[in-house]
Amino acid sequence: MIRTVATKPYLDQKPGTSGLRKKVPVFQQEHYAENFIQAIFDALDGFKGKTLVIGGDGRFYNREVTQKAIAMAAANGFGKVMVGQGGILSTPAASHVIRKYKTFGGIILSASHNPGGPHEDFGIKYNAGNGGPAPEKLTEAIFAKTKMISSFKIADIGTVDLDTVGTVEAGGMTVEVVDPVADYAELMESLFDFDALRALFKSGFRMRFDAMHAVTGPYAKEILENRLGAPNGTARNFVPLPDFGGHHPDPNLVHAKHLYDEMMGPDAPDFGAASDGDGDRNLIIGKGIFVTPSDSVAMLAANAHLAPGYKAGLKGIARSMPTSGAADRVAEKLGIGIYETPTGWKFFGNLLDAGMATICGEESAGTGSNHVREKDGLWAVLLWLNILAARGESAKQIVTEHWAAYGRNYYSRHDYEEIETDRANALVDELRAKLASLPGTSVRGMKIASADDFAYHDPVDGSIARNQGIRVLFEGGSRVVFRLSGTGTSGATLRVYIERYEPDKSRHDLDTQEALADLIAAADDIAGIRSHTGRVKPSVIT
Ligand code: VG1
Ligand code: CO
Repeated sequence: MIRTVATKPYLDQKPGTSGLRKKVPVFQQEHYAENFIQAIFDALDGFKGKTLVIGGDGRFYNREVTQKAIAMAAANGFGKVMVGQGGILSTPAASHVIRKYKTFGGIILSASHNPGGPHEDFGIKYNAGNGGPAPEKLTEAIFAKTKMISSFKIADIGTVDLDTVGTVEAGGMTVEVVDPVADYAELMESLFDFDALRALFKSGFRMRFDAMHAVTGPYAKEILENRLGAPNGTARNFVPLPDFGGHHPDPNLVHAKHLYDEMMGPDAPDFGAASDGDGDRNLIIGKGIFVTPSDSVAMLAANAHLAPGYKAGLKGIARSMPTSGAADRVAEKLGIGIYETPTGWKFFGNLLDAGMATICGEESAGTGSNHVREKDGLWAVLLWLNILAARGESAKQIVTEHWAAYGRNYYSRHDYEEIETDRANALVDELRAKLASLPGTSVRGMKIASADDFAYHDPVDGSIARNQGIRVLFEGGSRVVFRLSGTGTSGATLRVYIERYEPDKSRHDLDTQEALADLIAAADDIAGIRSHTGRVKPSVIT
């Protein structure tokens, strides 16, 4: 029943910020997915007879690769596979299932916020037994295996029925098809004050949650509407579609503009939110106010003790380097640790496992806590709701009061998408070469205090991650950061992160792009963005 199939390596299977992401036709090449899955197994030790979790965000090709992964897990000696019904598990739900059932690890099929469909993106990532994304050491080992693979193992078990919850035997292995929502909903119920949230909705509080035709639809329906009693229609676009309805399931001001417009309109609901393809990102928009992800991390951390799951307080806060320093001020006030990591959730795992951080966040709309080892979109939404219920204030009040107390970190990210790889590399190389000469010079009247290429020294395992983003810091605390995306699938994407701190309360209601105008111009002066990329403006501003 078990076959060993000869194969040839593909040399482009290097995992990026979050797993391997490629266009669907790339994944559909002969043995392409099989090679990568076998390389994951080849890089792991000691899983014979153990349990593997498999689930994905429901995008095009999800079912096919789920079947392959099950048949390969059986052939490679796993004792059991737990798979989400229909091949579905949001990224945070998969992380939870891995942890709750003390399984060996899990394979998550997703390209997250990237578009889906026959010509769009697909992805595969591996999460370890702590529920978190494979650390760099493991992703490097997997990549090394992909370059020398000569065969893979697969069991002839036919097509497993993924649509019926229950347990079947296949190829000498147990396959348990699980309800993707149940365990996750129970976890949320253990962290948040569901009675208070039910009372909130009962009092007429109106909310809009846009699942963007991605994986969080069933989770939002069950939790917000069925368990918390929010009116039918609170969750929008809640049926996961293989192509996300033709849209980018990326909850930002560009791809969720309809939600933003509604929240700024005259008849706006009290609270608006959205999540991405695999359910780990969140967009938060209060009535009449957009909350930047960096601010959201800080505000959630400052108020988390109001939710039952965090009433004992936080151990520490961790944020990715490009994320604004708003959270640092909260950590300082609370007298707890603040950690600055490279971009990507895999760097938070050690801090969470070691009990050094409780809440983590990224400027890219990812927030999470030690309840799982991934960022978690609905969790962030529920924590916001819990805080609104406990404080009895609107999101706008909470945001403006926070700025008044801590100051405001004006923040924006400018993305230049699908630029030619050579041109992007030239920009970065040139910038790196002049870093040492920048400190002490002035740009647009602003003096540069320091400039470097961020390196992270993991305080738990001592590992070092270098070249994690170029930062130029100005006197007074403003900064611009440049890095290339590690999740795109065509060309290169340059991300420019711009931040300025404003302590003065009378200057907290400026337009963000205007408040940052000098720094935006300085970023171009320093890096020559226009001349290198040939672009006069960013493709996406968040
Ligand atoms: C982006 C974000 C990063 C996030 C990653 C995965 O990476 O910047 O913060 O962790 O996506 O998120 P990059 O390398 O393209 O900047 V997700 O929701 O796509 O899993
Ligand atoms: Co995601």
